[in-house]
Amino acid sequence: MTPAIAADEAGAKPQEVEAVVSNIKNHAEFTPYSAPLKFEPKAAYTATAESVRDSLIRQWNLTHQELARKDPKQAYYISMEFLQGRALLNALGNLDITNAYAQALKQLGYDLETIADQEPDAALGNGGLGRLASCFLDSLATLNLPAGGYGLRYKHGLFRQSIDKAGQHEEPENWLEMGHPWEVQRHGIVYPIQFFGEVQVGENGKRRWVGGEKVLAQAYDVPIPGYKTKNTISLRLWSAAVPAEYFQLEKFNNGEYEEATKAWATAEQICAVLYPGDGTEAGKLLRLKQQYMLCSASVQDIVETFLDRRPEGSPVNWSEFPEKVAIQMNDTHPTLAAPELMRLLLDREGLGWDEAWGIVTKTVNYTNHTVLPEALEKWPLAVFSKLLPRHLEIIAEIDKRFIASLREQHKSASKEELADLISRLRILGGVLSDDEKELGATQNGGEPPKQVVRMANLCVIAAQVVNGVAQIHSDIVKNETFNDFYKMWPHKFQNKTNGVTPRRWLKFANPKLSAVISKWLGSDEWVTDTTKLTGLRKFADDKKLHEEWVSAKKAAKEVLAGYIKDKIGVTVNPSALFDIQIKRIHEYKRQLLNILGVIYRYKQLKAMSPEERAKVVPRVVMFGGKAFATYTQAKRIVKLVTDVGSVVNNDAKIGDLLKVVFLTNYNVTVAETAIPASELSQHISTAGMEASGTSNMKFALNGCLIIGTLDGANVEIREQVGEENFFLFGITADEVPIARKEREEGKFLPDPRFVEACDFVRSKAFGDYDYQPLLDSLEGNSGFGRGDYFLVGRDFATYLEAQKKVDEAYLDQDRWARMSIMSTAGSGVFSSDRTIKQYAEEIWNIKPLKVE
Ligand code: GL9
Repeated sequence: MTPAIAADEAGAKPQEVEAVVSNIKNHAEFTPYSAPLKFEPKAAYTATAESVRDSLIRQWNLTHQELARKDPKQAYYISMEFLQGRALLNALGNLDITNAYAQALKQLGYDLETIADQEPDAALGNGGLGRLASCFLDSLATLNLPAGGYGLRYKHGLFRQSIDKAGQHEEPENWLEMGHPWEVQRHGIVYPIQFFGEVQVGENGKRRWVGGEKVLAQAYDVPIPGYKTKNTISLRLWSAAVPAEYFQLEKFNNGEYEEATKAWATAEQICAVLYPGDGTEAGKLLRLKQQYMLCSASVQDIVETFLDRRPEGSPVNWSEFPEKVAIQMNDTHPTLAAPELMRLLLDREGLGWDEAWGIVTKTVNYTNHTVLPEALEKWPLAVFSKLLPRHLEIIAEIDKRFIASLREQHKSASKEELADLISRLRILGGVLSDDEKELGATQNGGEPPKQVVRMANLCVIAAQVVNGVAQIHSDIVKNETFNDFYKMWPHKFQNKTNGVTPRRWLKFANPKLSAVISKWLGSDEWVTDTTKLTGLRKFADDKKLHEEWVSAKKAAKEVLAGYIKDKIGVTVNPSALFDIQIKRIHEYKRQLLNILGVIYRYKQLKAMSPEERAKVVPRVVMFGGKAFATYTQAKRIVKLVTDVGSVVNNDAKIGDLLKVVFLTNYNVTVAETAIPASELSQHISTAGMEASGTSNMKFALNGCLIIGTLDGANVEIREQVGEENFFLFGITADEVPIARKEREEGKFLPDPRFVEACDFVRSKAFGDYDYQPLLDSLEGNSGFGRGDYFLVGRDFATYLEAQKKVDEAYLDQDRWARMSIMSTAGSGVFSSDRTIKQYAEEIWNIKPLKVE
């Protein structure tokens, strides 16, 4: 649901409005969707979007020309995910033409909110990592930086979630159904992508990758406008197409249709969905194909641009490449960019190894987004060598040279130490080094070898800079995950604490609060300089500000309450405390801790006398998030939340005192509705497991208080907003290993209240679904217990205490308003503008180039 747009009637000149009206009508007539007389909301949306796109294209062309002319160093952000959400209001806001459009649409019989609500989310991402990439694009454009993004144009983005009695279901998301008015197909920008085949060695020893399969990567460009600047950069998404020669016309005419069009089907699979299941070998192959297509097309395009921008007739000077190009690999998914650049430089451009490697290692950088071991990608060597035989050769050579350098560096180490170090750090895992062979090691204890390509190791070896995404995470990356590498190359490792764009997440999503902020700060400069938000601190006790602040919050709460009534069918009281946890469903994020807390609260409420109940702060506890299709335990958590909701929400004795709502099909648009309305938000991961979190920043920016552990960016948020404005609980990352051991060995007994909540679930109070596997995961050392790895039992008591403090604070509404203001005031650091400036200056070495 789109927030009510405060259309300022005086904001747009009549001629401007007229021009917009005629532009929209024009598109409605001349695009195939409708005619000007049949102006359904969907058609009106498309015509509106296309007319906005016209304005963007003008600026976009100027930006391209300027870049081509000045040829500055440029950064390329390669990512398997971009979670763009909707584009219309963002584009209008950035172009500063929202009022003109609101008024023009009114003349045409529509309100802008209804039209904006027609747009499907572009959900080409999964969660924080993909949304971060999109925030970065917004900041890159706003800061006038020469940069662009590369991704894949999935036909189906992240699945649509539905919930019924059985729990979560996944349905394909069809975001391209009505066409995508924000993209432009670049017919001339197409690159061949090769798979399979073999490597041939020529007479001169030159290696050639021949045979196999070919698809074409076709570019679709999405313009990304900056805020109040002409600079408009590109998100280039690749889609797989089939070379014309693959269509077997003769067979087709013989009626052998399937055989004749086989290549179409194979190509279609590549961009069909984001993260196809990788449980099977075929699934792994498909994912690797996706990654390779993204990397190969992007790197070919980058090289092409480099060559194109050279002065006419001048010879190619490859040593200039790193002075013109910085590549950022967003996690390990685009690792293949490094060996692909090697391949092009060696095999196509004829450079020698050292020269090529020198270029690659000055060009590529790697951001690590998680320390969960299952997320550090490892590809089976067998799959890899089949699909990318030439890349495997290149990687093996990088590995060989890396091992040699390790030997050089560790001359004084014992044979055993060296063998151990090599086996841990090298890229090819499960392959015995000479040292190991000498020590008589056998492959995998004599079992068939599980040989893998360790993408993270390749990233660290190839990258100029490796960064984590919050201070605590970067420290873990240095001191644990990649500690051996850190000891070798301390200069490679940096921290870049994540950030979010204040345009989408505050200015546009929360227009009422934004207006209050601008009024009190005396300008809206905070939109591009969020450090200005600290100026709110001096008004934190001003009763007038409290009044306006609370009223803006209340308005957003009412919008969310309306949405909940409409979409979920639950009536919630907008005066209750709005408590929200929205993020992917994962055991480490501990939605279970939250719901067990709710269950305990519910039990308490039931046992209270009416007098006691009268003193309770009413709460609406909202959850939202998708469980990955094959993550059964996460699906059980979704089921538990919805089951608890069905019981609690229908308990007449409880009434408004507690509601439990599951916000189905959580996505960027739902977040834009929920976050402005939030008062308390839960960021309660097991310490050390959440790399950063970015929704915590969005909540804090919107004046929402956080209950959380010392994990990810929570640590820095708490420093910025002040300890007294943060509800902290739980053990620290350092304590986690010991706590796990104690829990496993039955040496730590959880609080009786935890046992009580679990027993209540076991008693079938929420239905007879089989929750045993969930409950088992929370057990310490019992027969079925899985050791409570995420330490829900361990942190339960301090969690309840922190929740008690929340209730106490909320009873004092002045105190709460003050805390809320302090939260916004302290969140300026978490703008992606700050993050991107740091990447630009400390990693990429690129400078702004403003288009006039
Ligand atoms: C993530 C981390 O889990 C988050 O803590 C972090 O904020 C983001 C962005 O840096 O990256 N890493 C990761 O793999 N995801 C993250 O959200 N996953 C998905 O987005 C699916």
